[in-house]
Amino acid sequence: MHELGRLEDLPEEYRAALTELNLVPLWPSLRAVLPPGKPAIRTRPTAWPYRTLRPLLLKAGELTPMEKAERRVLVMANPGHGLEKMQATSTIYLGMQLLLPGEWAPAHRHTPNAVRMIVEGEGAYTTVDGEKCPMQRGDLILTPTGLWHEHGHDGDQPVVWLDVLDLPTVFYLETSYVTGGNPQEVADQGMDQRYQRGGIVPAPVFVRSDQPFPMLRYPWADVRKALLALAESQPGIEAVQVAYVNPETGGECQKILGFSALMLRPGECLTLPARSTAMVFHVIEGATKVEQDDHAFPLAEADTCCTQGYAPVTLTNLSAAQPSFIFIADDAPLQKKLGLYEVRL
Ligand code: GTQ
Repeated sequence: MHELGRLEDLPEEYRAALTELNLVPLWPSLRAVLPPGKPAIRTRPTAWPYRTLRPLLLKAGELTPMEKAERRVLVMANPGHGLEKMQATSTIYLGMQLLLPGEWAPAHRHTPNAVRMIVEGEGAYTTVDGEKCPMQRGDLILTPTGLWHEHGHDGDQPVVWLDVLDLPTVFYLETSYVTGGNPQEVADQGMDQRYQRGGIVPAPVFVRSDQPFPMLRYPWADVRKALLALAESQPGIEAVQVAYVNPETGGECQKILGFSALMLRPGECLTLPARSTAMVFHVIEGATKVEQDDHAFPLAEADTCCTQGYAPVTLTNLSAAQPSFIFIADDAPLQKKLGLYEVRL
């Protein structure tokens, strides 16, 4: 592709006349917005080790009371996007949230979709649309767009969880806002029990079945069991991975971001092909190295990192004796809807 004219090549008064009328010549910027072969990528492979983040999050618990925070969160921001943008990737917001014993994060609802991956502590719960969802390590709890949610804590130790939101996209669309509310009446408990097994759903289809988000809590104990059973029964399978889906439709559980859990067998090394999606990896159990190009992140339990799109990612279980378990988020659902999703084999 040949070189195009630069802005400086144009007479100053011509440029001023364009600016005056809110006009911009395309050709000096054409290669920036349509680079050849591969997009311009700001997302930088970045790791957020829990060991270094945790003391600062607990310190926030001392420095800032809940009334002054509403949500006490340290946002994990990608330096490639600028920290103030609060983007881990172009489409994914990540935050680590702390709730201390007896604290309460008041009810609200907002247009962005959120999920929580519980990292440590016992006794907290999120009430989503009247359903009380207990939080245990490794559980995934959805708080989809428009549903009321609030967090409470009856335990005696700090509780920490990872928030994953599609906030960057919803904000970019100029559709991000929140509504405050009153504490919810708890109408339902243990609703995740309705979807005990893939392939069968309650019949006649009832209660939330006409809802876009019928399942709000995915207990880690069940997901872990499913991964172990998959590894055991399909020894030849390329990736021991399960997706968090809507059990009524089998489709993705949210519309913009997608979520899965992956098990690496002891000593396993797995290369994921280059795809158009950036990814987030969070270690639920075990130790895993995540590598992309010149970056290598040896992750311990509760550590989180992100990678870019359009380059392969290699995952290595650092233990030769134990499996490792990883939670993965990406924006494949959005990219597929937009017709942008690519795998480059
Ligand atoms: O817990 O509702 O990390 O509203 C950012 C925005 C968490 C929440 C975040 C939120 C929440």
